[in-house]
Amino acid sequence: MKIAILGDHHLGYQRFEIDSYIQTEKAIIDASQKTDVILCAGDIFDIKIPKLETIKNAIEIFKKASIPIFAIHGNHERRSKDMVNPVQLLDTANQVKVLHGESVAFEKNGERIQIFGLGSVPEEYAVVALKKSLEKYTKKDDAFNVLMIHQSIKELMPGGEDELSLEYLETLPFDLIVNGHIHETMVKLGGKLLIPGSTVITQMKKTETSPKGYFIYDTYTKKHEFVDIGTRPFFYEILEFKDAGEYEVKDAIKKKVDEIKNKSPTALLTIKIDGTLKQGLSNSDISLEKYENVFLDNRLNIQSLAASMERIKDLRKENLPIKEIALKELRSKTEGKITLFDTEEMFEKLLQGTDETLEYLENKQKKQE
Ligand SMILES: [Mn+2]
Repeated sequence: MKIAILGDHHLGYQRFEIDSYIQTEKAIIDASQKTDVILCAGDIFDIKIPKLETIKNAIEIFKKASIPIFAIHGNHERRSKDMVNPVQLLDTANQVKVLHGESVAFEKNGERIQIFGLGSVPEEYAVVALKKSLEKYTKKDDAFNVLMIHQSIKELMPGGEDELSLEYLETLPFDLIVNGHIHETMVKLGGKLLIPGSTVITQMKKTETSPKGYFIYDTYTKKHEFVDIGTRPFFYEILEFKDAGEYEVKDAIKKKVDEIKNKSPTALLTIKIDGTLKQGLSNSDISLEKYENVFLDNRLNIQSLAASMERIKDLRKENLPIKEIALKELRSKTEGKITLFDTEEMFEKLLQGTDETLEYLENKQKKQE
């Protein structure tokens, strides 16, 4: 049997909304033609309460699948227990079958697979939740056993304490493990763990320049194959400067943007701008132009990580309480530069919480107007 493994479609993702639909549709149609069953490993939608337009588009896309689809919810879709998440909505509309802490058997031409799915849970409960939900699970010897999850994995993408690890996953009684959540395509545990990656670019990081698509797993040969669904071209470029002036930086960026856009008008582009500025010039002094589909990762004059660590070490030597160190940091970054708030007051509000901070800033702004 051939299993299609898809993940992280992020339908409705604001920045590249059309791409999110087009690329999911391509993957679903292609998988329908080449495989027997589709697994969607979470984050079908980008937010837990999508726009009606997004839901409609999702239904139109999933309608085009001619084979069964089993799905779990991702962290972007997770809602509290008694509330409906958008993947459940697709289930109600008969587009997918949702699995959450349960397994389902699927049979074709006398061959059987058993899929156990667990939707996203907060990372700190991942091990406990998986262990608990697997208590009632029994591996079927006459079936091919698949586990589908949507979590961080310690060795691949640290998400906090007590999260899942490769070491733990390897001990589980499954022939194949499928994980969403990680947007980069990966094959781990000698091919036993497949991470399809997202079908849409979401972060414009260097890792996103690799192809987007899905996996086909063949239960006879026990081999996987990655299918590239083709995305808008994405380029990642680095521009280095030394003691540069504002116009030098601006000109170099424009030249790079023109060069790429001439080659590929619809391309997405990240330009990392690194190095140093002329003496007396700071990162915030220069205003960089905005270009469509271009993300500028501005690192000019930003101290290296090693230098920042040294500075923090020095601060610790002064033996100040953590709170004082943090306040000192905030002061050095904002005082004399931002007039909207008083640094000390701002710090207190930040400690109290987001709502208090926003209220404080709003009040300050009103006074300024
Ligand atoms: Mn995701």
